[in-house]
Amino acid sequence: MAGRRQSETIAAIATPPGVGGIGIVRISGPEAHPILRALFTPNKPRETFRSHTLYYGTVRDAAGKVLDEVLAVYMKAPNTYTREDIVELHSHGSYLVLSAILGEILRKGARAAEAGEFTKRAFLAGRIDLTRAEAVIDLLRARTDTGMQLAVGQLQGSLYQRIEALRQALVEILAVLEVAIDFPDDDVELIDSQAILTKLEQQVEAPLSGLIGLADRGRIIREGISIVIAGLPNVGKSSLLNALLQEDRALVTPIPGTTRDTIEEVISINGVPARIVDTAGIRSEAESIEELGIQRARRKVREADLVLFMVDAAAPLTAQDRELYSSLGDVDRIVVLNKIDIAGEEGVEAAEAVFSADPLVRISARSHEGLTDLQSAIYTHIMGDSAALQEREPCAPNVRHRLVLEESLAACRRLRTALSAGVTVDLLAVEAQAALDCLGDIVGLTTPDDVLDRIFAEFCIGK
Ligand SMILES: Nc1nc2c(ncn2[C@@H]2O[C@H](COP(=O)(O)OP(=O)(O)OP(=O)(O)O)[C@@H](O)[C@H]2O)c(=O)[nH]1
Ligand SMILES: [Mg+2]
Repeated sequence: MAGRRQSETIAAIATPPGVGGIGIVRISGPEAHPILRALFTPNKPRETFRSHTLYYGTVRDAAGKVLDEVLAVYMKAPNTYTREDIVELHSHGSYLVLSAILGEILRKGARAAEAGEFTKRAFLAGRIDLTRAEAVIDLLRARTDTGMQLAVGQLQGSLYQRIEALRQALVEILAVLEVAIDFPDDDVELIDSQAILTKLEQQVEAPLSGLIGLADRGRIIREGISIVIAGLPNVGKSSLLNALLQEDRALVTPIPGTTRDTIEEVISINGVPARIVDTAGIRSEAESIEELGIQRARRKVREADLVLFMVDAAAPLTAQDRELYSSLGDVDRIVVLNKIDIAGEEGVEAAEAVFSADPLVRISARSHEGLTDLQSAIYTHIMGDSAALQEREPCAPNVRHRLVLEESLAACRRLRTALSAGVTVDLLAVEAQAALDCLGDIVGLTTPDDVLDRIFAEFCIGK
């Protein structure tokens, strides 16, 4: 079934709906060239078309009526996007014209392409692995510079190469184990467990953990980071929201308990989208409406990727500040000492000593002093010390990759335990194979069909 569908010729409008200077209809498959000859009349008569060359002419319907003037290109397999013969017709960017041309192509025997089918064919033909196909979606969807650079890195193989290195190491471990299975001899120690352990640790587990560590960064860059500003009433949370937004979004007054509901806005932190949430100041003696706001604030803190824990540096640190701080639990945080425009140096230093375990930034939400330091601290938190984009080919696994990487690591850990316990070699091989198969899922070697379908269904039609 799959094979038959593969041999079908598919066609779709490749440019987005709406009016544009140019619109493109794309055809891929064995009938692409015959269909071109049937409906395209080149300016100078010719029977065949040279590969990768543009021709000027007209597209006509079955009755010979001109549908549009176009540029046509025929790209002969295998040096094409899908590794099949491809034809592209560049017409005027009118949806009516494009639909009429596509209609003619379908009447000539092509089938309407499904979402992502061109890229799926590129993958099935082995031109790109699955991580590169996924990078195409990321690139189409990227909303920021950082997201775009990550997608391009992955398109160039940043993730693929790392996975291949891991797979290679596991294949070598498996080879050693399989030799021992083929020549069983109870009297002789056939495998050097220590050597395998060392290789497993250095060449598989450590880089695997490293990749898993990068996955959070990937999620945040793709989807944005959720940042919550939390602190006691009146410390200046709403003032910070306004300063980051550069507009008077939230009410600011000298009265504690001004903000009742949570306020959410989207900003960009050095190119990373961030949803920033201002919350009600948290205190114990609050009346009922304020109390509801405080419950919301606590919930937002629990769901946050990052909490900006704010204290008023101009006032002495209180027991409530400390209590609230420890109630944050293990959520990632940056301590923000606000109001440094009116705070004394001793007060600031005392607060710094209390919160020395966390990254800490001094700011004035009123004068905007320190605001760029805060933005850099947030950016560093997202990217980690490795400063992702300094890497030549930045890499950030997505949610799907992360789950499979974790499965692979779990199999490695079982292999390690089994090795130390002196389990029989064939059982060791089972674990090594499991770890290897997970990695095969990432690049598309062993990925189940339903997962593939889900990935390609995310594409638009024509890609
Ligand atoms: N001097 C100075 N005053 C500030 C600064 N930031 C905020 N304030 C003042 O502190 C008071 C409280 O500010 P808000 O931004 O409303 O504080 P909040 O944390 O949102 O307060 P609640 O919503 O009540 O929890 C206002 O009078 C602000 O003008 C600052 O950096 N310097
Ligand atoms: Mg407020």
